Amino acid sequence: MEDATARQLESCRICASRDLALVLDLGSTPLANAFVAPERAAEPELRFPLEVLQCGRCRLVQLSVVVRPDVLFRTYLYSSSASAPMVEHFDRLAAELAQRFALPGACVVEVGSNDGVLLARLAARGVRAVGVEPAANLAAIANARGLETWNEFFSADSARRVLAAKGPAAVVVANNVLAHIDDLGAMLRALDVLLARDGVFAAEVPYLGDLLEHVEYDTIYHEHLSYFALAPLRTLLASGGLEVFDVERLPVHGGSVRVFAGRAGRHAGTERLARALEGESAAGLTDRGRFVDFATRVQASREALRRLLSELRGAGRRLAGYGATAKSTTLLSFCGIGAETLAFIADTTPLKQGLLTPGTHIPILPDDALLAERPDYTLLLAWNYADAIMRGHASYLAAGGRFVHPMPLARIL
Ligand code: DWN
Repeated sequence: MEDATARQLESCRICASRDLALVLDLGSTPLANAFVAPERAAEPELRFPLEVLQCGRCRLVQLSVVVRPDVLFRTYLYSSSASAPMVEHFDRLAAELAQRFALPGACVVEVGSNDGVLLARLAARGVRAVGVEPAANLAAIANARGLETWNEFFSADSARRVLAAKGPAAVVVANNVLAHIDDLGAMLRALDVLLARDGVFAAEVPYLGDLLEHVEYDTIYHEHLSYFALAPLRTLLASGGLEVFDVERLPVHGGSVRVFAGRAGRHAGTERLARALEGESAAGLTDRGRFVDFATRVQASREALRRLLSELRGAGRRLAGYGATAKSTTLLSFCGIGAETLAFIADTTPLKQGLLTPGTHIPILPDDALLAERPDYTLLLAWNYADAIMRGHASYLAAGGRFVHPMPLARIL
């Protein structure tokens, strides 16, 4: 495939090997955050194959199709601040970075700073925080909040201009960014430009181990070009002169890891990094057989969800969804769930409310629609926040509403 908006991956993004094996095919799928204005519902939408490959040499798991970054990220409707658990998550990160690495007054640059949710919490701790965010709409929101945000893709060029204006960065943070980047070499070159000699790169990515263990196939979508285990991630950063010296396992987004890396030899490796790498190797996380099992469990997950929803609809129950997530685009498309099944999807994100879901065109309503419309059952499309959502909708539950958790096998909560 080669067209104006996407290209076929020819070689591994980390090691350039052409030994790329198909390990999962989720079918032709719309772009995860390409929500549709009702007045444009009749217009054709971009869809691309959603195929997962694994490199036979460095074992990196990656997509077969690369959609142009400006198509995906120049306007972006995912707002980190719309999820209270993410606001709390980034507050904890700000506290850790300020305490552990960035002395007050030091410069911290966040790549992919979204609406400034982390920048605000770093600034509140005396850190000179600067964002680099490609989405013009999100950069405008952050700047309007007084959070300095450069509306750019992160590159050696933009890094040089940030360096000239702000000086070297004590810390560069990239939360849910590395998996989105096609040209990882360019990212590493930009880091080399901007990071202080003893600076730290802190990167958070969804963890392949959790994806496979919990069958989180819906976290596979075109924005996520790579699916990282620790070993390939370490190889990647080492190719840019960065040595991973610490790692944290995190519960967010279905399970993530945050790695800390510095220029080679500058930081001693921690015990928990050694344990995490040993555990990953012992588990054979990137063995090909893990994906044969995964593909089988993905099909079982799909069938269980379709069966449960069909039973509920057959019993005359009214169904809705909660959380117009990027991952719901994959889940709804792969499971063939549309507006015939879900009357609406409630979501706290003002940028998404009033729009339709990509491909399936399910209306997205404000959060309070759940109690107002009171569907009998609500499919938790933001299942990664199940506890917080259940707590926040006690009145819906008290009125007899029930949530359906789709992962890994659909069940009524
Ligand atoms: O990498 C990415 C991940 C980390 O975040 C991005 N490419 C896109 C995004 O994926 P997602 O949309 O699946 O992320 P979330 O954080 O699971 O999305 C949550 C959605 O649910 C948001 O639209 C907000 C909404 N929400 C809600 O309506 N009520 C969330 C919470 C917690 C709530 O109480």
